[in-house]
Amino acid sequence: FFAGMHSHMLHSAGSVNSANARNLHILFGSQTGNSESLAHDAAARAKSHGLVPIVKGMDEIEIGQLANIEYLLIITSTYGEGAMPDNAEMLWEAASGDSAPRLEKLNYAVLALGDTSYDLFCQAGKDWDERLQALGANRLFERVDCDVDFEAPAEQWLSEVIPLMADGAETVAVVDTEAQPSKSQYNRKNPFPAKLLVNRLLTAGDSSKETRHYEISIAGSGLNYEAGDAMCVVPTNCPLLVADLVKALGCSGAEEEPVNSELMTLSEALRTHFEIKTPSKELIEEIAKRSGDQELNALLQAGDKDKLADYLWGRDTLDLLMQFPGVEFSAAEFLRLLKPLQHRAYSISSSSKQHPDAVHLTVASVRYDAHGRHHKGVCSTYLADLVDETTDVRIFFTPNNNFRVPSDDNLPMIMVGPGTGIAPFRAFLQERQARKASGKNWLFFGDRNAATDFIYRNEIEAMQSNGLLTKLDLAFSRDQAEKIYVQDRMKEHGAELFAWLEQGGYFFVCGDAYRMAKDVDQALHDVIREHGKMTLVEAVEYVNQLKKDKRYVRDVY
Ligand code: 2AM
Repeated sequence: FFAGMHSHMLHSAGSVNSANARNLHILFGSQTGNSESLAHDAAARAKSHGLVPIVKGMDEIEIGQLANIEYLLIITSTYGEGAMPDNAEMLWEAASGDSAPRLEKLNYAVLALGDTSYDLFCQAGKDWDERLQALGANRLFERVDCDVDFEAPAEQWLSEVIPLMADGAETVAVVDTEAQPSKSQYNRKNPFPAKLLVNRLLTAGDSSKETRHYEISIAGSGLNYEAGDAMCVVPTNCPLLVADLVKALGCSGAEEEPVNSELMTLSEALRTHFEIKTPSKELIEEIAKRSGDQELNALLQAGDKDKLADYLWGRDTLDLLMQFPGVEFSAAEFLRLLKPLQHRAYSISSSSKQHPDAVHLTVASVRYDAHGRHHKGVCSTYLADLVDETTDVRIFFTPNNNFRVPSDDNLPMIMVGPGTGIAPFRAFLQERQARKASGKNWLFFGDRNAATDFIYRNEIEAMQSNGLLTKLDLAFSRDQAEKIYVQDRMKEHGAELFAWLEQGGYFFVCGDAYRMAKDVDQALHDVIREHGKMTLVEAVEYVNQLKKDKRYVRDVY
């Protein structure tokens, strides 16, 4: 196994390794790439301390191998409600089972990424931390749980944990002769101010949805992207909502407040620096405390997250302030209860091979009426309504290294992407077209009604007639009495779907995580079971092998 590991070693080419150099394994559990990118940061730092870093996704290692490792960092995000990220699932299953090996040799530390707006904050990291200790491993450094603004705490953690991991190790000269790929100066910390070139409505005017096509210029930025990547947009808040909030606070908006050691007016701070739509937990708790409201306090104390979520559904920060006019906050107090404004990530819907200077996005505008007011999603309506020729859209990219067109151009691709889930598959198809890839392509698409929601219809039909799209199956759920979904189409064509998998096909899913992706997963198991003539256990194993081979990958949200 060690010989095998060395051949996979990342970041070690060019280093002078003595036999005594200490290996530091860095395993990442990543859904959107943040943990993965931190794992590479950790590796660079480890190298400068004379360690030999070995970076791996959690799906690239077997449980038995863990027992031979002495120094380990685990960097993992949490997915949805406390779940492991997709690439960590199988290792976790093995590690949490009864037959997991003892890990007496192991010294480890865990960095957990999460989002405090979820109840099971950083649960995946907590689970690993607890489990490794239960298996006899030595926790060398306290776990740190990072909220969405993870950069600073992650940096701090790394600066402390790496020297500990290196402590007592024989240091060796590290000469890195590897040329680093030239990187753009623009990144998360320094987003590129881009121009919006196109903002076009895709759905028909009388659709129940508003889905838009955007094209954003990256000319001159030095940025580039791969089909499958996401682009992050740093929005600003709606000035009308800011004005209403300022009024509800009894302020003028001109109050000067320090934000990140810079003075700015309350209005500007609310517009550009804070999440003002979704109320933070801290704000809800403070309002409950100060108002003494029985219903809200009872809900918070009962700890029933579903009931609390029901109560909060469609209620934003302004609703809460207006509901409890007796609760008064100073401008400074109020800002302290808000979370910093976050970027939003969107799956890119173009291939840079066809559009080197532009990025296309396919975004549904979030708009709804609730509690007597009209509500707008922060970033989707920032793009739809607020950006014009005079505005710079601040953007950066996050790679999604697992979600890629197969490197083998001959292998089949099966893509399931209803609604805006089509975005990365439009990119994949453009990519295959540019590469003149000969592999077969099969798209499952759907939405409510064909007449209004068949987005990119002309393009898709053109791809069909020019042969790029080998198969197209559509599921318009509301065009007939009974609901028809993409997973129903999968089952109708189960025999052929299984045949494509047997030919080495890739199975991609993009879109709604909570209902669609779960049901598609179930349908995939059913198809394999039926047409592969397998038992349930065998079908599960078949799917697990697909995941391991990175032939079943999802971009779901
Ligand atoms: P519905 O709203 O008519 O039920 C995109 O939103 C499409 O996904 C819609 O056609 C929607 O159908 C459909 N959808 C809803 N629930 C789904 C599920 N569990 N699996 C697959 N598609 C679903």
